[in-house]
Amino acid sequence: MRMRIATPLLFATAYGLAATASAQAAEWNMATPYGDASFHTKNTKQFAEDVAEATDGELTITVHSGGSLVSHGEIKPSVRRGTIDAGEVFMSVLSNDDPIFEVDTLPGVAGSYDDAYALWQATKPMITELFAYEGLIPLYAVAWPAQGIYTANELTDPAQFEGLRVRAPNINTQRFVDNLGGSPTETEESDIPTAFSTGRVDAMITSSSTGNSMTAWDYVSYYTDANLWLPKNIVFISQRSFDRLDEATQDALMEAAERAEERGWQMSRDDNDASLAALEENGIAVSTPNEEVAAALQDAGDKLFQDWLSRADDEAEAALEGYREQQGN
Ligand code: PCA
Repeated sequence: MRMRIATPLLFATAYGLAATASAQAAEWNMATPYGDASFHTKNTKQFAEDVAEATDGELTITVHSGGSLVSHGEIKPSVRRGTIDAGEVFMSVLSNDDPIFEVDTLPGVAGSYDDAYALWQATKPMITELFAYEGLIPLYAVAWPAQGIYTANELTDPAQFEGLRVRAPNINTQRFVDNLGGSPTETEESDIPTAFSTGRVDAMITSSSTGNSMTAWDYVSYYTDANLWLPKNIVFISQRSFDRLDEATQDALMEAAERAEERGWQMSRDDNDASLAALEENGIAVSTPNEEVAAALQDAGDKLFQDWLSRADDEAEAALEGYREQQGN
C-alpha cells in the first residue's frame, strides 16, 4: 500500500528536479597544471570570465591552477570520465596516445610564432579527430615561447652536456637531452624549485616565460636562447558537458574560445619579450648558442626527428607534410 503511494510521488520529485536542473546555470570545473604566474593561466582565467559574461552567468567555469585539483597526467582522463568538464595540458605530454601530439616539440619544424601557428592549423583536424574518439572537444591551443637551456655555467662547449642533469617538461625533451649525452629528469613546472634546491637537477629546458615565473635566477645564471621549438598548451572540454548546454551558450563558449586563442598567441609573444628582460634584470646572462653548441643541438635534433618519424603513423606524417607544403619547403 505504501509503495503504491510513494512511487508516483518519487517519480514526480525526480522529474521536478530534472526540470529545474536543465533550467539552471551550468558550473564547470577546469584543471590546469600551470600556476597563476603563467600567461597561459592568465589567458585561461580571462577566457572563463569572458564565458561568464557572454552567457550572462549561464555557464561559469572555475579554473583550478597549478595542478591543485587534478595532477597533470590525470587531467585528460578526468575530463574523459566526466569528473571535471574541462582541462588544459601541455599537448606533448599526450605523446603516448599518439606521436602527433609531440609534433610541436621537434627542432627545425616550426621555429617562429607564424610557423608554429601554421603547424597548429595543419595538425588541428587530426588532433580534433583523436580527441573526438575520446568524447573530447579541443577549444584552443596556444604556444609557449621557444624553448632554451638554463645552466649554472656559461654553455660554450657541447662536452658540458655530458652527464648534466637536465630538467625536461616532456618525453621528447628527455630524448633530446639523452641525445646530447645529458641525464634528463621529467619534472612538472610546479616542481622546478624543489628539483633545483634539492640538487636533483643542474639545468633545465623550458621557455623564457617559465624561467621568469619560476624565478630561475635563484638557481642558475645563464640562459641559452636556442629557439629549439615552440610547444603548445591545449584546452579542451567534455563533449557530454558541452551537449548539456543550450545552443546560445554553446555558441558563446566557442566564440570566447576563438578569442582566447587569438589573445593567447599575442600574450605569448609579449610575455617572451617581457620575460627575457626580466631574466636579464635579475642577473641571468642571455645569449644564443655558439657554433659548436648549435651544431650539437642540430645533431641531437636531427636524431629526435628521425626517431619521431619511426613512431608516427601515415596520418601524422601526412599532417606534417601538409604543413611543409603550405610553408613551401
Ligand atoms: N613551460 C612549461 C612547458 C613549456 C614551457 O615553456 C614547462 O616548462 O613545464
